[in-house]
Amino acid sequence: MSRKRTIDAFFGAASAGAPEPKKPCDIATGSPETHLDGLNTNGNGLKELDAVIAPGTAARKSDDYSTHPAYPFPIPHLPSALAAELPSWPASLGRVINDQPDLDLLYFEPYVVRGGGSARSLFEFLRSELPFYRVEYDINRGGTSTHIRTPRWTTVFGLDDTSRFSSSSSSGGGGGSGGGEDITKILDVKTGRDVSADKFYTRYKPRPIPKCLDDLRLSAQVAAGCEFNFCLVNYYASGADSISFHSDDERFLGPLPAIASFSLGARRDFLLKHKPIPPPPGGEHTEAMRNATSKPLKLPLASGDMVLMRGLTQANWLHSIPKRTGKNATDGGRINITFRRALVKPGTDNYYNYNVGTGPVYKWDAVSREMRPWKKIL
Ligand SMILES: O=C(O)CCC(=O)C(=O)O
Repeated sequence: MSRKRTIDAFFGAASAGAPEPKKPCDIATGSPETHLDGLNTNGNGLKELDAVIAPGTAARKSDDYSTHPAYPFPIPHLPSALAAELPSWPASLGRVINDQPDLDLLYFEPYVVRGGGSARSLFEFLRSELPFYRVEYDINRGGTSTHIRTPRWTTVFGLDDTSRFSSSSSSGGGGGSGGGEDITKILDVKTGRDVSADKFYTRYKPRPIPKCLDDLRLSAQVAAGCEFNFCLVNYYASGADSISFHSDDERFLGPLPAIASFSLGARRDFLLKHKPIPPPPGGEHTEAMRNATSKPLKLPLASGDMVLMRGLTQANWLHSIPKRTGKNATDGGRINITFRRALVKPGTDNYYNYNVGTGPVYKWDAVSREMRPWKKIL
């Protein structure tokens, strides 16, 4: 966690309007991944769907895909069996976990049906069909620059509350992209003015949540009782991939953010611990403060599970997915999907910066069974 962010998070010292600090959660665990140059992450969109449909794949109609100029390639809608099942989710009632100070979780075990292979097929579908990135960035701490290689695959879709995609009126804040309409512009939600050239929308081109993820967003909104406009996806290819302790407490999420977090694929431990409580100025921890210190929590998240983190949780708790070693180091991978609501434009720039970045786009290769740099086939 960056020094600045740590201090901001604990003491609320960030000044309004300043750019959001870098995402801090990868500092301790950046893995020495090779950086591959030369591919363009911001494709110009595809006009010819045939170019990206592998030979021998059953032909899909073009309206079975979400398309957008900022997508490197079209993204298919959910397979029909999953789409038919989705209205019956969550598959179980959520269990409230709020027996520790400031903690408020709703834990669905599972949310996506596990029996019958639905969670597995959703995992395989998303791993195959989404564009992924291995983001690198530099941070400055005490005058020292550190290069961070994000130790997992990431991708993101969505747009903050202040704006909407030009044809998104029917699809919520994230602007689900259901069909082949023209969705090139970003409009101010209040005035309808074209804000595509805003500085927070030009470093990276925002892209609507594709229908396959937007269907899940709509379901999560009902279960959570709140709205989401961003979808972040992590792919942990093996036990070597991780996310270190952090909280999703950026100011652009507002004071009590709710985050719906889905797990698909391999089981991984989700660790939570209370943030350290700073002693009063010039004083020591009182007995009451010491008693408020909570026990760390470990949730062994399985495929199909969903944890809703809400209330005071992000303001007071840190969470992580630690690396796994030994026999669990390679276990087929895990996908995490989080739905969140960014209130203001800096949130959009921040999410694309740390989950898409400027490096190459990767796509799952079913033959080599790994993420490979993706090139547009002309
Ligand atoms: O993979 C997970 O379950 C956690 C992901 C997470 O903490 C994040 O994306 O901020």
